[in-house]
Amino acid sequence: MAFTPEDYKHMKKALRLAAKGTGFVSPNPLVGCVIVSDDGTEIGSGYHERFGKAHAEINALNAVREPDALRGATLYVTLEPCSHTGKTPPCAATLKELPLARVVIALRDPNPKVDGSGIRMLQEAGIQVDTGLLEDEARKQNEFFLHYITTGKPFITLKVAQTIDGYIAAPDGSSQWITGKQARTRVHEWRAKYDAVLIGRNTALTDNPRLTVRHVDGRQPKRVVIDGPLSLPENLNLFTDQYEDRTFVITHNEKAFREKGDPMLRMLSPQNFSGQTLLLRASNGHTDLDQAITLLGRHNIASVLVEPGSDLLRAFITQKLADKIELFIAPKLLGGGTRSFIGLDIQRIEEALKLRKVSLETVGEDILVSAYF
Ligand code: AOF
Ligand code: ZN
Repeated sequence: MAFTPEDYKHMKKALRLAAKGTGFVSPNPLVGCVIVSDDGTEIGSGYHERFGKAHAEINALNAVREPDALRGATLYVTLEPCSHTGKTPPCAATLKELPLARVVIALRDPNPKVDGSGIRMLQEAGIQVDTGLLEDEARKQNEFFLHYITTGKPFITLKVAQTIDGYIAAPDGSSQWITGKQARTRVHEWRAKYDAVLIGRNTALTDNPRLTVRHVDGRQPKRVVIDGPLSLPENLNLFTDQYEDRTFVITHNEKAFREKGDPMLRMLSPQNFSGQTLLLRASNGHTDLDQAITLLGRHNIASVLVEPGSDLLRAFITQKLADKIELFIAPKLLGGGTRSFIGLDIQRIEEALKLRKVSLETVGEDILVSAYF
């Protein structure tokens, strides 16, 4: 199918609209829609705004003022219209009753409940369906959803900030100010975009971070801390700051969990403890990360930004649980301290872990390397 410049223009707008749902629709996809009459005039547009609320196609249809203009119209949508009854009725069933001439779709929906059946429903109603326009852009935009809907696990990104010589912390353990201000702002933008931010026990103790979004506008992520022994002090910022969502604490210590399971923890410290403890079984004396992220997936978390220290970083990489890395390299030298990628235990250059789809950017004075595992 050869798409016209007009097709591209409308689908680009649909993608821009879809992006407006960022942070608010997960674990569902970002979806945008533009409707164009047979004379080429845009007559309606919309996007999926909130989880559980109307789908993009329905919002776009509701924006059409003259229903007659739908005769012979083309509908552009960034994701295949759904064919199942979920929180809303199936969009394809609504669309096939309309006098549309054509539906243009960026990306087929791999959700097993849809997976081509939305396209078929439209075709059977005699509507021309063209798929694949700006598909790569649509795939990139919905990388969290696509990963989550096909694996049930959240998309995992590792965020690392290191010096030129590969240190993520100085010998005294300090690490918070390796990168400059703009890089930190970027991290806050990511926090607003990911469903959850995850750290390990050591980082919770040494940095006492809040893991909230502060330097930019945006919604707050859920917070997750892996505390194997379940013995982090309750006065950490993660547990005490006023915050709508609870902090997930993941442990492998069954005994401690039974002793101070969730209700008990709140009894110990009723005013300020906002933790929710999730019990996971240990493997090799450590919290099983694969189980941990699977459990987060079951709690509707489709994407996790991990801000690891060196142990957690190594664990995610060696267990092949990470999907992407965002690596800041600061123009600083430490000459000693905690190494970033230590302990991967690779012996030969041919065995080096190769990253894919690498991109480079300067962010303030720092370099950002983004890549996929
Ligand atoms: C959305 N927004 O604009 C489109 C979606 O539970 P439901 O009824 O909201 O359905 C969610 C599924 O519907 C989702 O996983 C995806 O496969 C499909 N399309 N979802 O949230 C939309 N078009
Ligand atoms: Zn739908």
